[in-house]
Amino acid sequence: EEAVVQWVSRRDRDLPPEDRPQGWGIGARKNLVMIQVEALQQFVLGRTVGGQEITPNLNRFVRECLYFPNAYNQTALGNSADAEFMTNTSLYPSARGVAYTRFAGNRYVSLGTVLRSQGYGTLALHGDRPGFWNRNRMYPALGFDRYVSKNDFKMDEVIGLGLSDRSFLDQSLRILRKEKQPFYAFLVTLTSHYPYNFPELGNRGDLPLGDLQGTLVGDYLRFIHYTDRQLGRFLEGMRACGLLERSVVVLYGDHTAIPSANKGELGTFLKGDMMDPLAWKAQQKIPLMIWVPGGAIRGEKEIATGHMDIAPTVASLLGVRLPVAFGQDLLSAGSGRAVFRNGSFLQGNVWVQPEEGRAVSLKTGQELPFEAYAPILEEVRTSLRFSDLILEQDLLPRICRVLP
Ligand code: GP9
Repeated sequence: EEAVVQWVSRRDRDLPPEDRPQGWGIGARKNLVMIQVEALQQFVLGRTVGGQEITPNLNRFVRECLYFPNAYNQTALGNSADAEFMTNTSLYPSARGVAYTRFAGNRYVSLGTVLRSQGYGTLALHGDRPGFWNRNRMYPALGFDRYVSKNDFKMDEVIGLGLSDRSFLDQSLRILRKEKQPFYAFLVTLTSHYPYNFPELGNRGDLPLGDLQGTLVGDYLRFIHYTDRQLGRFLEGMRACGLLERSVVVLYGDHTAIPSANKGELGTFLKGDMMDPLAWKAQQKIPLMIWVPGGAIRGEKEIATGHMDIAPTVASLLGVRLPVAFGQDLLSAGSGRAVFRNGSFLQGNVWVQPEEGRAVSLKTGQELPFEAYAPILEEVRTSLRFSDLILEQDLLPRICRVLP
């Protein structure tokens, strides 16, 4: 515990102006709209099928954003819940079980608690039943004042697990338009959920799928195409009513979509050999895009990143302090790093797998000396251990100078 306290106290301070990265506070007092998209995997962006773009709306939006094409899925057993947990707290998923169910009684320093202490209204919106993934307990713990769920939305169009993305995003926009500003709204979409074949979609995700018709990959493309259209409508709606210009918008995928049992199909579609572990690892990406009003910061940043870096980066853009974060602020990060729950990590392009004693470039396939990564491996192990201690002993209320 003492070591964790020291680690935190080194970070729990206001950044002096000279240490602030470029872009720090550029979104100060703006709303924060964070959209977690169900099963949005990186490979669909910018790709076509039968000559048609799969995600035309996101492809357009991304050009106005700060975009991270090398953002990796860092979830563990908790899938969507782990993604939410990391993006709101920058703590790692639980070493055993799922943080959303094991540690719902803890107190957290999260984007919600920090922004609420700065006078923001905070709300989470999701068109499923409130008990799914224990969200009815976790959202208050993460600092959300309101949780708008299946019990509150008008359930006028159901696809698969709950409210359709179209109705969810339409109703959410109506709610946000009336919200007192500034607010932090956390939206979690649902329709593009495995197994991507809910019959209620009908022909609304139509794409010229050719040979992919009826395959899991083909079904996924249809569903994500549908969700892309709804996201486009939502973002245009935000733009039309002036909300986009008053908000920082973060949009990312919660986890990968194509299970390893369907590697072959994905390989055929991507024209790559997904049986090759390096090629497969390189596909475990979720896109991450951040809109800053006026498109003030835009362009592609190729560094390795993932869910863990979202909260510290957003805090930096909004000019607020998130004292405990195991991820990096992407405004100032160098080559980037993504740590996975099993202790393996990406340092830049290099995938370091301690259990195999192996370091290999994902870009070139070149094997590199594993020993060279020993100091980083030590850092990674310490950060996973500290994050676990924080969860298991509910340390944040004790170690944070001010728990918002
Ligand atoms: C359920 C939804 C899906 O409400 O968020 O969760 P998942 O099954 O993807 O973890």
